Amino acid sequence: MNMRAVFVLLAVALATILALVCVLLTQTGSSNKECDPDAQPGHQQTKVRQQKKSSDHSLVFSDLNPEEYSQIVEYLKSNLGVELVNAADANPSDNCIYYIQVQYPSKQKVLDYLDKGATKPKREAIAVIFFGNQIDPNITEYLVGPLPMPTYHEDITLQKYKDKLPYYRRPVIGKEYVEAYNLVYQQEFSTAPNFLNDVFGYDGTNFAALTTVPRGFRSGDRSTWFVLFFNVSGSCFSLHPIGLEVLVDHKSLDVTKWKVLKVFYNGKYYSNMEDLEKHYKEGKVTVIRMNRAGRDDDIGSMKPKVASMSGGGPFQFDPVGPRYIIDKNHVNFQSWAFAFGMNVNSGLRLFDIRFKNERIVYELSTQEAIAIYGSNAPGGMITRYIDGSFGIGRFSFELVRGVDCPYLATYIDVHYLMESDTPETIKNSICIFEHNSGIPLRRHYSNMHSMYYGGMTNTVLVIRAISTLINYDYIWDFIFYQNGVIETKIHATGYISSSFYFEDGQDYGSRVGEYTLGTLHTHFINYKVDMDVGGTSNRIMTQDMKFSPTSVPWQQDTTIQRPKVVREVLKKENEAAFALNEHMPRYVHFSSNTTNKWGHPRSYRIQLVSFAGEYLPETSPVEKAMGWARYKLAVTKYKEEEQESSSIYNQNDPWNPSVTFSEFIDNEDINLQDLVAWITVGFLHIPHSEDLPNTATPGNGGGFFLRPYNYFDLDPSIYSSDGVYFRSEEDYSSSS
Ligand SMILES: [Cu+2]
Repeated sequence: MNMRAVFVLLAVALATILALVCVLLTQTGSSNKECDPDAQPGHQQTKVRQQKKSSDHSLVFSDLNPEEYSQIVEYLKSNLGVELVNAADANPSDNCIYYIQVQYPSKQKVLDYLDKGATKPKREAIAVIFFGNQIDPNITEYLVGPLPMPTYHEDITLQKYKDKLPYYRRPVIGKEYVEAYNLVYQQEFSTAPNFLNDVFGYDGTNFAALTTVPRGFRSGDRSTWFVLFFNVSGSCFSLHPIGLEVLVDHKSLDVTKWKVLKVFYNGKYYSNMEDLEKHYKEGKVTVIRMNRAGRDDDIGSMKPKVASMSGGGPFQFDPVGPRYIIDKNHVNFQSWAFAFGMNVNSGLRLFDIRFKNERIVYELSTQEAIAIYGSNAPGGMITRYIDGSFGIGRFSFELVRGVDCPYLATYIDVHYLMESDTPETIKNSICIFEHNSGIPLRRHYSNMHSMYYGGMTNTVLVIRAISTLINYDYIWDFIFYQNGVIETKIHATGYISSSFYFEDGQDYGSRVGEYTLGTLHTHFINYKVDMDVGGTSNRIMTQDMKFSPTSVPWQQDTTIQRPKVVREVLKKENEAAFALNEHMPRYVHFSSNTTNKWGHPRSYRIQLVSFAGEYLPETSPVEKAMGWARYKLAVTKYKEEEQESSSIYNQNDPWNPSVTFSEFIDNEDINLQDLVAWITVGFLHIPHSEDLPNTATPGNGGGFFLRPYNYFDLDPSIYSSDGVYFRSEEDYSSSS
């Protein structure tokens, strides 16, 4: 070994030791100025001051804290003038608080505060009350404020929905499910003891039920098909259908009046369980005798079939500690800054996304997720899940360190108040981490004329939440790249839903177990992207190319097909609403009224990654309730009254939706206006045997990019200290 190699080895060893010391110190909360490149006193103080200012401003977007929730509950109980029963105990004929959530000030007020030094807007909340104990039962939404000590409440239902909210549109709460299950398991099943015992060994505990939606066929209906499964300990029931489904009418506010309307078993329909028992005793029922899956033959078991190996795969670490700063709901990473929050219904949402302190996006948020199923069994064939009504945010549970997010990620708690009088905290339900994606952001190895290498590691910042909606898990990511790109990604994982396999089941999916049909379904996800590119005055510009035959100038008798840029500005909402299967120009930009150094409008391009395909025929009476899914992209003029593309009330009354997205598109002028893009991504899922035990993330997802396009004069990542450049004569181990 020559001396040079020895020195290189020594240098590498020294750098490793230094890095490890830094890791240990930063992970234990110590500060070490030598590890921090910004450690010079002046620099650091200015940075902290600027950071503090923007962090405080971001509080305008912060979720309610436990104290605020409690104050609002207290206020409502004292000031609504009616008895409020805790939702956990409330019957349909009671009044109860469904949920409470922060209500943001108008965009104009927030912008005046953020940009023009106006006073901080009042902090307010929305409180949704189920009024079951009234002559005219209804749902009422109240604006409550100011926080933290409320003194007023205002009914905003009519203003927000242009109509009253009928009581039957309310989401089904836990207590209502309990009563429905009591009806099925205790009353109804007691009429068919022989059938249930002989066929399933029913012991009162070995069944689980899956709710299906919608709950009927017209406004006011509230009858739910409950699909029965074997309840398998340590594994998901949704892969073990037993072929029994029960339709329960739970419309009446008097629980004693609820009744079973129909029973389905193994391809045949019966009036009720008593009727099924009668037919069974007469030997007229074709039965499939089943036992619950044992530990070894459970197709749904996620327990690894080999012993796990300690140490596992590669592991990322932060040699100088986290390079991002999180202060309450504000994040700083390289040139990026943004605020974040969790909507209890629709999930993760970001606000005031800035690059080098210039706002690019006012709001980037998940709006809704739907799944439309097909099956030859009743529950499966009618199912159209509108997940926001169940709570994409509410069911964003604790993340597992090292699996759901990297080990060194920062984990953040979320507080919410729903179906209860007291707030609940979900520990570690949002994670934020910096991540080396393992592919260069950009690179070039020049081996001609001038010898050099230039490249940059692609370290990105990710903010993630994962919601588990009964059997399904959705992974929600927002990713920030150092070249000004924002990526939004959704992945589906978790367990498939299934129907009992019989007769023509394979027309609706794949057989994935002895009696299990993995039923086909579509996943559609809608996002709101309120971009403000160079201010709020934006236009939608499109670019594509068109081939045109052209004579070669120096050889006129020869023609070539020459592609030419085709540019257009879309001036009306209807021009900027692209149906799922409609041709859309390949480049769609949010463009500002200013130009970059080269005279082009500064813009951000929206680029979709989606395999959505067909949605629902518009002749379907429930289509309007999910109407945003008609469009892969629709751009509308910003309006305070068009905040969300969906509503939690659309699920139980899809025939008369409380929010009809298609009404947002009414051909208004979108030229140099404040604009919002509504983006739908999705995919078709025809389950297959490898979906068991679990649907895996690769290929099961979609998303979109927001990419700077002539926004900067030069790729801004050239100013990142993560860049690498060296010449052939330099030693690349010391390149910078
Ligand atoms: Cu799926």
